[in-house]
Order: sequence, then structure tokens, then C-alpha cells
Amino acid sequence: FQAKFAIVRRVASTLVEQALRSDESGGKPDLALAREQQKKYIDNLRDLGIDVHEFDSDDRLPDCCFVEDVAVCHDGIALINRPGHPTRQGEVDVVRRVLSFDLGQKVVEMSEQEGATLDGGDVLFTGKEFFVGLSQRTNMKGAMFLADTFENYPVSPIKLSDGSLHLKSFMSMASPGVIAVGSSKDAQKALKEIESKASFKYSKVTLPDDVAANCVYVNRTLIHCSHEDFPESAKKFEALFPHTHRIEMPNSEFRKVDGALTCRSILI
Ligand code: CIR
Repeated sequence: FQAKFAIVRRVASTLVEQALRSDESGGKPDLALAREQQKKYIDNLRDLGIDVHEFDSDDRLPDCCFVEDVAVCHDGIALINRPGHPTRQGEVDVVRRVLSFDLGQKVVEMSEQEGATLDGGDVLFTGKEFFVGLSQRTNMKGAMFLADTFENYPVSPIKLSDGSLHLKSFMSMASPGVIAVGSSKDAQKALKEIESKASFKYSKVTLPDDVAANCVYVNRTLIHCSHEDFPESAKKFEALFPHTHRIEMPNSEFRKVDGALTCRSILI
């Protein structure tokens, strides 16, 4: 949970109309506000001593700010995914270049395995093992390719319910050994499967809101939902982590297109 580098991408103007979304109920993102929220996110990573590599957006790739989905990085290895939705597959090029040339990571290409798909949003790394959500975006071949790539760690596939986008849409690491999880049926079902397959023991914190269970723990800091977005969940973070350095992060505009906090960076 220590990061020296981060990769982030600016918000494409096409996010508003063309980014993928499961439904329209939240309305359209406000571009200026989304960009302001992205700037705040990036500034906070920099304040944590992280060297942030920030890239221009590409209007042909409306979801390009959600870089997490594009690569999985650990121990000097960068797995370049094949994102599960065709409109997102072009996002890998910029990220591959940075990981390989600027950050000196050993690149492994999922494109070598026919039919394998994987979004980073489905990959929960606990520090000791991986859980990989099998979703509309990630298939078993993708999960197995990840297992071959990071062969020193246990990797367990977790079957998600049909309505779920990613495993981390309702779950993430809130600190070492602690899984934050939403309270919906789908989130609890996935957690049960994780508990039955895990090679190590974890404690859990249950948040009232699924989206709020997506938080970022990095460099001894917990970045989580704001009181404005999710008052009950924010209060719970406050109460449960009184001694942890915490930062509240607004995410209202990204949520409208199913983006959460982990999605917007690759931490290395
Ligand atoms: C998508 O549906 O692909 C984007 N609109 C949102 C991606 C969110 N990514 C993530 O949770 N890792």
C-alpha cells in the first residue's frame, strides 16, 4: 500500500455524452465539475508524495480517465489488460507506453491470450493475494491470465451477480488486512465467496452505500467518499478509522458514469 508513482488521465469532453453507464438515473456528468474533482484527486496524490504522471485525455476514448481498468501492476510487472468493453480497448496504448518506457515496468500483454478480457476494476489485491471478479467485463480466461502473470500470489475468481459492473464497485481495501464492503445483497454475496476462498484472514467494515465501499488506501492515508456524496458512509469511515490519516474525496460526477475512487489511478 505504498506508492511512488501514479498514472492518471484527464477527463475527456466526450465523458458527458458517450461514457458507458449502467443507467441514466444520476443524470449527465458536469464536465467542469468532473475536471475539478479530477484535479483535486491528483493534487491529493501529489500531496502524499506520489510522483503523478498525468496524461491528456483523448475524446475518441470517453472513459479514458478510468485508467485502473487498463493495467494491473505489482512487483515491477505491468499486465496490460484487454478491457472487456470494445470502446475501451484503445485506452491501453498510452498507459502501456508510460509503464514500459517511463516507469521501467516489465510489460506482459493479455492480448497474447485469445478471448481473455479483464478490467482492473475487477481486481482486488489485498497485499497477499488477488481476488478477480468474473463480470460482464472480465472472464475466466482473463482471470487465469492474471494468475499466470502474478504466479507468486494466490488468485481466486469470484462470480459476480449479473447487475454488478466490477468487483470493486462495492469493495476495496480500507487499510492493510481490512476489506471495506457495501451492504447490498450482491456485495455481501461476493464477500461470502471471498471469505470462503481466501488464503489469509481479513477483517471487514460494512458501509451503508456500495459505491462508498470503494476507497483508496495509500501511503498510510485513506481516501474515501465525502460527507456530501454519502453522509452515512463518510460518518462510518470517520468513526472506524479515528487514528488514520483520512481525506474525503468528492466523486459525484464520475459516479454518474459508474466511476469510483480507485478507477482514476494506477498506483505503483
Ligand atoms: C465503464 O463503464 O467502463 C466506465 N464508465 C466506468 C469504469 C469504472 N471503472 C472502475 O470502476 N474501475
